[in-house]
Amino acid sequence: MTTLSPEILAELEKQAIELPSWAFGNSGTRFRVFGTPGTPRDPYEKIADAAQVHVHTALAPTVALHIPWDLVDSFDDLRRHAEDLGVALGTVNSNTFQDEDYKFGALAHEDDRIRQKAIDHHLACIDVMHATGSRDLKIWLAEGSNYPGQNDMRSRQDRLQDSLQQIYAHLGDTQRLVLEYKFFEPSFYHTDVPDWGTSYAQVAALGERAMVCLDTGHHAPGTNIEFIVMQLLRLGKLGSFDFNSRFYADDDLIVGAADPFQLFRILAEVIRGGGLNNPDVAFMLDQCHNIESKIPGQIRSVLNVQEMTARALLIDREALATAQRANDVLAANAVLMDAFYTDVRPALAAWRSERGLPADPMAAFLSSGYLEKISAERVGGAQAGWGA
Ligand code: AOS
Ligand code: ZN
Ligand code: ZN
Repeated sequence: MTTLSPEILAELEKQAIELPSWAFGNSGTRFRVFGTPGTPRDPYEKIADAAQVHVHTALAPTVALHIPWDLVDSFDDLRRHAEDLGVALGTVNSNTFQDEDYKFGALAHEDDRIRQKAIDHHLACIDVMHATGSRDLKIWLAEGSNYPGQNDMRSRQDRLQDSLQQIYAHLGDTQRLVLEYKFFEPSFYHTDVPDWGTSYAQVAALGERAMVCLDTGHHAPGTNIEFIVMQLLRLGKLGSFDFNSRFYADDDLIVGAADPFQLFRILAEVIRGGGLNNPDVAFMLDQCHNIESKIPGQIRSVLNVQEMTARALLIDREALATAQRANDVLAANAVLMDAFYTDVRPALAAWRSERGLPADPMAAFLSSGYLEKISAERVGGAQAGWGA
């Protein structure tokens, strides 16, 4: 069995992956939202389900919220509820993609009244952050256009920057704005924040507490995502990941399920760039479990990240650098592949047991009776993850 050195285990011990509240709600595609027995009926139950992932893995100490999907009467109360369950509230995600007024945009909209409404929504999210103790305000914008000529793309960028400046000015001293890019959808001809360069240009103009969010499902097929990771870390502007996996578009599938080698390469660059367990880089999942059970889906996700992180930590960096300096192409590739092909699961299972955790978190959760309990208790009124 492969052994993991004390240095590697020390790094893995610090790993923290933030779960999205919406992963526990019913979600789906534009064709159908399939329900699942026991699905949470409110944010409190979402937090309870997310806490189960942390109980069984010790990998998921925070839960990201989404406004308005997670609106409650008292965020102080929700924060205490989370703390009582051993987790904390994390990133606050805004939403300017489900209001009739935002049909033609929000923060980049030509109509100042609508743009102000979108800005005010973000200021309300910052108010939530003060109550939850959250650091990050995550902004993903669905804005853009569907046809050439529909909009003036340049003036949209200028209005977007003005809106972001107003939002940024309201952040608390320790809070951050994280701007997520996406190359298409729901706008199909142009998206106002389509790529890492645009996000970087917009946040660089704001200040040091404005960062880029990299969603692993938000790139054209074949994109070298680990190159973007390297560059953003090199520029000091990688604020967070939205981890998921995709086969064709922004599929929001279980991270590592489609391409574990890509996840390994991304994590290898994170480690190379000093991003692993760097408090400035948040590891968030952004996934929906449309047809698979949600809590097990999240357990699988965090275990996939842990496993690929362990493999990436096994890379013999000295041998790699030597081979690279010598332009020994095959030797350098072999160093990387040796680490990737190493089965670290037995070592991770043994390590979990040493720490009083279940060697097999998935089996432990499935035999805990939690799913049966919530399926019996939560009858009716399940909340859609994507906010109906
Ligand atoms: C949408 O495709 C983006 O990935 C968003 O990050 C995410 O799904 C949204 O933040 C949920 O509100
Ligand atoms: Zn995302
Ligand atoms: Zn997405």
